[in-house]
Amino acid sequence: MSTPAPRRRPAAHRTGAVLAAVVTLALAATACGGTTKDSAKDDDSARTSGAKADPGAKTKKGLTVAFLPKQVNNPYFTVADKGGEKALDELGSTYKETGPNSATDTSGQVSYVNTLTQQQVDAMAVSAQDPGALCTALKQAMKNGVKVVTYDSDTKPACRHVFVSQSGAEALGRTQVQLLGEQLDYKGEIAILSAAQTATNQNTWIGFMKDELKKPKYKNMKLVETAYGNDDAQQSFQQTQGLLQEHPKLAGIISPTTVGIKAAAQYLSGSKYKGKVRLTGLGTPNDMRKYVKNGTVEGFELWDPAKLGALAAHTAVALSSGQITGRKGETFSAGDLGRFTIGDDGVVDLGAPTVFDKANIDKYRF
Ligand code: RAM
Repeated sequence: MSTPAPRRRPAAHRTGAVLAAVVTLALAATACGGTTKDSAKDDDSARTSGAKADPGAKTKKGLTVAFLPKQVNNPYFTVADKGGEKALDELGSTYKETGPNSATDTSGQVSYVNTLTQQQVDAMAVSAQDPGALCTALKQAMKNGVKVVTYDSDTKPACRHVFVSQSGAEALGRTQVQLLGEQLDYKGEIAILSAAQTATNQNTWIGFMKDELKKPKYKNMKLVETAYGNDDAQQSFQQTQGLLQEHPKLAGIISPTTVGIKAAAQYLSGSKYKGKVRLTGLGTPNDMRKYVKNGTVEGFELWDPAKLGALAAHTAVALSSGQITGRKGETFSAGDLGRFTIGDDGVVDLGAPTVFDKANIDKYRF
């Protein structure tokens, strides 16, 4: 990656219309944790088919729960899904993982859902590449008695039982802008380097970033472009290079993806922009440690992916055991993680993320 090829750049005007639509959807999603609503009324009964929860039901053992991430070869999902595997092991159930290699292989993800349905797994935990594309397949899975949990990136509420969210989508979007604002003294041109253009989670956060930027304290900060690296290291590297070439006054970048922020840090670190152009977003401490230590990055944030995977596993088992159905107000135990309550639109929140910087990064190993 030291001699990057010219960037295939989605020009601002070309991406504008699509983005506007995506962001409108994202903002319409309410602060419920990153979901997009079906145009039809979403009520709990669409998800729960009128079933009643039995909080006292015994936790079932011997279940098969499949994890279907956006992308199997993404280290973030490796950690998240390992967390799911460990939790299932402790619960006496079986874990399996399957999924596409690319974060833009939406039709591939649909096929994996169909295969898991045919295999009659008890539950699946899916991180959706696209909010709508999986809906029909997931509804079919639910009709066949498979419990469907989304984690990390949601589909529409009616197409799954519960969404296990990494932490409030609104807070995540706003705090990334706040972090960059502090680092830039609230001045200068900024860009976003995102993942796939369809990703529900990134698009929801970006919607809240744009809203945060409307506040008066950001009046001297201007978002000049949103680029997409598709959670591919090389594409993200090239997109970073392109952003800097096309916006010579660029002062900062927010990358709300672990693949994107790592590639951007790698590019900045070997360039004249190191320490000058600020970079923040969502990254793993293991990926970002060296860039924090060499002065490329001041601070960034993330939740613990292993805990997210574990919570998804506990949610899947609680659904399969009949302890919850996906209705607002139902509660369940997630082992060491504690008790959780299902919120609006069937969303369960893991909790607040951690901000990492020079002072604390060595305390975290993931
Ligand atoms: C990438 C993926 C994932 C997102 C993290 C922050 O690994 O896009 O969906 O939650 O970044």
